[in-house]
Amino acid sequence: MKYIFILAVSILFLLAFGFKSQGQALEATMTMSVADNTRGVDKKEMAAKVKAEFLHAWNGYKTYAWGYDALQPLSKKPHNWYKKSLLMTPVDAFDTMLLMDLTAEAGEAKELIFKDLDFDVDMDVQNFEVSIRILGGLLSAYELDGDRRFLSLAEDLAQRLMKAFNSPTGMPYRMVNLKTGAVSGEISNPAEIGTYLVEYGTLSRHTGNPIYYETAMKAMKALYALRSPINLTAEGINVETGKVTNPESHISGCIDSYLEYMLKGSILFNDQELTAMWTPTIEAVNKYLADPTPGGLWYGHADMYTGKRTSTSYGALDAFFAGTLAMNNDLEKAAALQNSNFRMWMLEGVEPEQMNYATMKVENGSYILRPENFEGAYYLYQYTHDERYLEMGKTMFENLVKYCRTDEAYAAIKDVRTKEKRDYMESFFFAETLKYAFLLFDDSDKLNFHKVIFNTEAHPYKRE
Ligand code: DMJ
Repeated sequence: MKYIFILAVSILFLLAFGFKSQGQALEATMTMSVADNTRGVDKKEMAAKVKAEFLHAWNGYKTYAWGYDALQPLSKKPHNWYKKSLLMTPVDAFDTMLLMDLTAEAGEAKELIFKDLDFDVDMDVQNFEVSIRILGGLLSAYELDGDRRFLSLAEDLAQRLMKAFNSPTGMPYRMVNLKTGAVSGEISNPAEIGTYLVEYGTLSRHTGNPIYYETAMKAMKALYALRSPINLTAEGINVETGKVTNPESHISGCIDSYLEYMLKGSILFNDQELTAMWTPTIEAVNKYLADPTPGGLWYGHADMYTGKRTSTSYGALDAFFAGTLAMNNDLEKAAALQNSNFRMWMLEGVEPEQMNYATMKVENGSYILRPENFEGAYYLYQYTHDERYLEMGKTMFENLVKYCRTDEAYAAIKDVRTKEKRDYMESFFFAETLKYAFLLFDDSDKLNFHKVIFNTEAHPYKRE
């Protein structure tokens, strides 16, 4: 009892004064797993808190940016990505509202979507972002709500976005005009080439038209063919020539969701071809990119041809990989990486966009309300039911409220070292960050983790 009391006091001390050194951080993480089991987190209370904060941010959007893509939370001005709104925030937020039982809010969003969402607009859009947020959101809206108008909108959008795949290699251009189908942006990356299968395959399932799955799969295979002899993926690819433009390999932004969709696609569609691609890919990632240091497990960058380490950078985006490892049944590595993710979060109280795990110094201090650390805690909790993940989620959420909440909504942070806010609130804050935080604590049976696959924007689709 005395021992438990000392451990609990020491963790409270560390939480209060922050984790600064590697040694302290590791000790804190280890102490935490013991202290957690004795303390417990009130899941019901936490789920209610997350829901209340969702409502706070949503009301800010409603008051100052209704019908626009997003709210700029400091200036309280609306913002559109392109010349006409694609309703980024309402479409991205819709399924989270259903999962949170925010029925009236979901109803208002649905009405707005069917009244205003129109893709027949002469404007160039980023294929990847519009696909994961809008196509992704409409498909989960259809599955959860059942209204076929969501599916019609999704199919209309997909038919426009599909023009982007009209390249000599079958790999998509970065930009596509929604009305004319004109394309641009031949220098691309694996994330923007290989993050379509989950949405396109789901659309094929619901429409009975295989063209969507086939198109996304063709791009995925063309990209996979460009791997190095040691099975690492390049960061930069020219989709017209199929040439590598940047040979650095990593799990971070620009490559991340390509890896994620190879595994998720193989599970969601039981596709053996994808499984055969995933096996050597994850082997190479674990051989050349995984970096088990005395301070914990990290994943670094390496040259795709030699496997030689090129940098020891790691960041907020990389944190998704804990969930991917867990899904791949590698719970040992998944747990070790989620510990590192949490250390990264606690370095300055909120995670930075990029840090160096060799020096434990921040390299890019921005925090744009990213979800991946919450995602990791949620996945690990679903697979292990270890209370330490609830505690991680609770601490991260409390710091999110402390540093990012504004009077009217939530704001990104310019630099986690100063905590100065930035006039920016991404739609993925509603789609992902608050959804994963809520689901981590939610005990209702609204969504069974083991019966769905989330797209990379946290929109869930039923496994069949
Ligand atoms: C989201 O749009 C997606 O999760 C994407 O795969 C990566 N970046 C953001 C969230 O950080």
